[in-house]
Amino acid sequence: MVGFTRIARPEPLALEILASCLEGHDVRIADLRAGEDLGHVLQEFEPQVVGVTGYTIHAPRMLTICQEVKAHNSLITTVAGGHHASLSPEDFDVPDVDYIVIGEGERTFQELVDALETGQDVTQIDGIVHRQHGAQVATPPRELIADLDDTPLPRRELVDRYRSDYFFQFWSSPALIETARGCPYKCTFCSVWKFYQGKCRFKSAERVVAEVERVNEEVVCFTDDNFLQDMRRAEKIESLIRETGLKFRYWLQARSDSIVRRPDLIEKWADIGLSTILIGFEKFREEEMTDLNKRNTVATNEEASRILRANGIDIWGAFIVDPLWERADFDALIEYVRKLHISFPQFTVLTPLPGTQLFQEKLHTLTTHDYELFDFLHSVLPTKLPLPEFYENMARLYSNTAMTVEELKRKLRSGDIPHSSLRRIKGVLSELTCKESYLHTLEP
Ligand code: B12
Repeated sequence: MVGFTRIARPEPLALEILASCLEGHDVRIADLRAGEDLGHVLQEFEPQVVGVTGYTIHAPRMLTICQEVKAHNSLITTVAGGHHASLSPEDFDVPDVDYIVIGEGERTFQELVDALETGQDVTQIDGIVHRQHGAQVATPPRELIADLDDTPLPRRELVDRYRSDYFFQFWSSPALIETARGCPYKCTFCSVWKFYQGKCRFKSAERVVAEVERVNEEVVCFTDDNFLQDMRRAEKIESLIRETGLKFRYWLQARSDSIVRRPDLIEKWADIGLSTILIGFEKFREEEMTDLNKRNTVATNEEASRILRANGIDIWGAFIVDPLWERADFDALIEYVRKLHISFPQFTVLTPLPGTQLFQEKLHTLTTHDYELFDFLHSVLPTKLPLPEFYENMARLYSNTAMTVEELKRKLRSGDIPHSSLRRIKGVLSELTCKESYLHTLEP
């Protein structure tokens, strides 16, 4: 189906980190996105425990995986984890899912697997949902890891055989590095603050650079929600990278108000290889911004764009489309994006994710409960325009703001876009700019 899966398929960082926690156990990562055959892995590896991860759109697939595992051998223990399972464990209330790990997995999964091996009482483990007499029972919540430097380095080598299948935007096989967890803001559409209990924790600059030093790839993507949340740390990471002479192309996410606060830091990062920043612009009208509780302004977004352009950094700008928009609203956004010269605009339909304030507010107006449609390109709320027209406008957003051929040629010449990514990018664009691809999945 149409979706962002063609824009990014990075290495499964969560699974690599969890694998590191399972010292003394035989661990294998099976990446089904890369075409791995589940049946084959089950037969060959004969696991005793199978853990499965995913976001909201993956929830149905996570369930069928657990089903397939149990059908293969009912004695295998199945464990679900990650954002969706943590925030909506009730969606996994089926006999095929034995345990759900709520929140951070490092210590909980390790304790669970150890207990399963030694036959200890798993109900004594904090942070899990288990089944008792056919019903889900939760143990007390797990405390957050106090010092993220204590988390193990990811076992990246476990996915070596899939490396050539990973990509991120234009880049093949990027390295994902997590340097912090949590966000202090409480945006209505986001579940991150719920997941991390509104708390922010950071790995030390030294630990981050130690992780960067181990990377064998050309591109490093920092996964943090706002890499610039702690400015002093971002500055220290930059100076340590400069001292060690590490040469990578960096990708990160940041809030526009952080960028505006320290343009000097942006300049320094540009100098050591910062290539693209993803900014959640969200809206282009001040009043709509307030509704989201983003605690940021359109004016700040514009100032941040100016700073990034001045430093030659590409902007991946994400905008939220309101299902209640009319054609004129789409026109206004097209004009706005063009004015701001955003290199890679991204348009997503306002989607109430389970676990968010928005979900609570909109639960009763959802037009579907099919999680596969919670892909941010389909509306799961009533639209003002008839659906075919709404999607025609979504397609129009992409076709009217995509990079011009001249710009593309310039980026190919400068190496900012590798030739090898052209076919994939062309495929994504032809999908996003065609209204039929959105409607296709709505047909029975
Ligand atoms: C980096 C990132 C991206 C990157 C890469 C995405 C990817 N596929 O990996 C990019 C920019 C491409 C991206 C895009 C999107 N993203 Co994003 N992204 C993130 C971000 C900031 C970090 C994810 C990450 O790598 N974390 C690091 C790992 C280590 O953490 P983790 O996965 O949570 O794993 C831990 C636990 O969850 C647990 N765990 C996880 N799995 C399992 C499994 C088992 C068995 C166990 C025991 C434990 C366990 O243990 C791990 C270690 O503690 C999160 C927000 C956040 N802070 O988490 C949003 C987030 C994942 N993204 C989200 C969304 C919605 C999207 C988009 C759909 C939205 C959009 N507007 O474009 C697209 C989808 C594109 C795609 N192809 O996937 C949502 C998903 C929410 C949901 N319920 O579905 C999040 C949570 C942000 C939010 N707004 O709430 N994203």
